[in-house]
Amino acid sequence: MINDKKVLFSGMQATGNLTLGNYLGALKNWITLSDEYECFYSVVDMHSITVRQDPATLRKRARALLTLYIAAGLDPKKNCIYYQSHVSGHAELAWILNCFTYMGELNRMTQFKDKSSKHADNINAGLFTYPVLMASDILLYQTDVVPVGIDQMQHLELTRNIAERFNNIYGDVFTVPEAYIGKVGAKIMSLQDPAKKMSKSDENPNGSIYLMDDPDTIMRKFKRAVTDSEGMICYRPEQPGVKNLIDIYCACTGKTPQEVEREFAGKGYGELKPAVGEAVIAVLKPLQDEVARLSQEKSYLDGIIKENAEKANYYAMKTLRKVQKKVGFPERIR
Ligand code: ATP
Ligand code: LTN
Repeated sequence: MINDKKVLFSGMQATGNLTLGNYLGALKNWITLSDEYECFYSVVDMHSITVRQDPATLRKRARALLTLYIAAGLDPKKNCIYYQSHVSGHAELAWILNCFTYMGELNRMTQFKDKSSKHADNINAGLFTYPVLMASDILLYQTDVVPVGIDQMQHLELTRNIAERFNNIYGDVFTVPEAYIGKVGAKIMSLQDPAKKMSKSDENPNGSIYLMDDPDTIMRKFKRAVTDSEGMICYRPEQPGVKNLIDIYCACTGKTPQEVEREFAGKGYGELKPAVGEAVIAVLKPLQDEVARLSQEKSYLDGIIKENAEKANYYAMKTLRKVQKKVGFPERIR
């Protein structure tokens, strides 16, 4: 607990351009949670280098992501928004937790299997121990809840196992975190292949709506979205393309799938698609304007970055010192 509130931690990688899936499935949920919890939202740049990055691009994207967190509505005075690499405790705790994690556990991680097949020329040890760094992110702040997509559940389970293992040996050191999976927009699918999730690393840009896409591009992508030959607007698994469009429409307008079915009864895909496009533009346009405005406020952003890194560091150090003492590192002489 911090200030009598439960602690929430989440993070995103600054790799690629964020998609509507990232926004509706993650960022938008964060905003609804930010009053109830003491929140830490990190730009996890240390995770990003498990895959080779161009330094200038990574730096630019990390700043853009941090700006986006704020533009999307996370108040940086209330929420601790910071770069993971500015708080050395993440790496220090990760080393310790590496010594409490088994090779067999890491070998089972599906994200590792996926990423190592995609980057066969660079299967580095960081990619393998990625989940331990993620566990450190979470445990460092004595986190109670972690809002993540379903794809991250396996990493969260591992985090809980590591925390419990450590607590069994040394007493109650870590809070054992719970996952928080949002209801709306839990999984947005690709517009070109509704069996695949919308992903920022998809090679086909037509499958994803990027948060910075202009209105014409958004409209064009929706008009080209893959549907089916049923010709009716029903919310059911047999029509995954249409179902995905309805999910997006609902997430952007607050309507329920049943309301949408009624709204489009007797109408065709030619009417549904532009309506979804308009709804998405109405959500993204103000976000894009705010990103543009904030990006100009250099010294304001720099101030936030500094202040929040100090705040994160304060809480991180509290946990880290406790852990170091438990495992037997010698006391510091002041
Ligand atoms: P990559 O393609 O690089 O693996 P990604 O687009 O899948 O990236 P992540 O960085 O892995 O995104 O995820 C950031 C957050 O966004 C996570 O909480 C994840 O669950 C959520 N998320 C990603 N894609 C979607 C999606 N299509 N629908 C809903 N949530 C998503
Ligand atoms: N692995 C996550 C990003 C991530 C994260 C975290 C999420 C890194 N550390 C801690 C929640 C909590 C991803 O790829 N989406």
